[in-house]
Amino acid sequence: MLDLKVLTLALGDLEEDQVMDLLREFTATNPSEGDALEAVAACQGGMAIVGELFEQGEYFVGDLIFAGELLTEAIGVLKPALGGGASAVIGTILLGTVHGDLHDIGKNIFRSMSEAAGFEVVDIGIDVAIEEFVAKAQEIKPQIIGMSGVLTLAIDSMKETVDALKAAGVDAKIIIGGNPVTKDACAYVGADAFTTNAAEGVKISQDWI
Ligand code: B12
Repeated sequence: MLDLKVLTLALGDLEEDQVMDLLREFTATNPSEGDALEAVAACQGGMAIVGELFEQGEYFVGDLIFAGELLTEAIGVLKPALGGGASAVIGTILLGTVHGDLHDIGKNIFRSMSEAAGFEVVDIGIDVAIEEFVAKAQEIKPQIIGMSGVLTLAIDSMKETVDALKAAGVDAKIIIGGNPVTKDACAYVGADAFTTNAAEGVKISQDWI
């Protein structure tokens, strides 16, 4: 039985061996997708601790980089338990981290989970220029456009990107995700939905399709 609090604290403490041992033991028990999602959420909680310690001056950028690598490694172990049964493509999502923002761990989690749910995801990476979002949307005509960002400034980048997509006449549902995203931010940006939880983002996308 995975102790989620222990996992969160181990990740917050950047205890790589402990985090990976906990997750390997957990996945060896063939956990359900729901339990695996709880483990992802516990890891996300650990990253929040890392962020707080960074703000308090106890962690430095090197620690952020290490935390990012650790989370990527952790999600890699959890990935097989996060589903993947879907065979037919149910829709297309254009996905990217908005310009000015280089964070992609959350985006990658949403991509993996969307693919597992049967979406084709066209991931155009990080720090995506407005014109690139518009050009790719016009080229592939996705039903859904997902934008990720964790910096406060990402909210303005999202708004600029949504404005440009609308001005170009792109017809797609838009969902924004990442830590600073709120209901107010969603209204300001002009997106159709928002979430700070990848699993919820997949659910919203499925409902749209
Ligand atoms: C790891 C990390 C980094 C790594 C990123 C590695 C990588 N490959 O992504 C590195 C070291 C590169 C980095 C750099 C920087 N970082 Co940083 N970083 C973090 C940290 C610790 C974790 C972020 C993270 O991965 N969280 C875990 C993921 C899983 O959560 P998430 O992104 O919210 O994603 C979930 C949901 O939101 C959702 N989701 C995410 N995207 C999407 C998209 C869609 C469509 C959907 C549906 C859902 C969805 O799904 C995910 C799973 O549920 C945060 C602290 C924090 N509390 O977030 C700081 C933090 C974001 N960083 C911060 C800062 C300041 C920086 C730097 C400026 C530091 C510096 N001085 O250089 C640079 C900025 C570089 C840039 N221009 O982007 C600040 C931002 C402050 C602010 N308010 O803007 C934070 C908050 C730390 C802090 N408390 O000060 N960082």
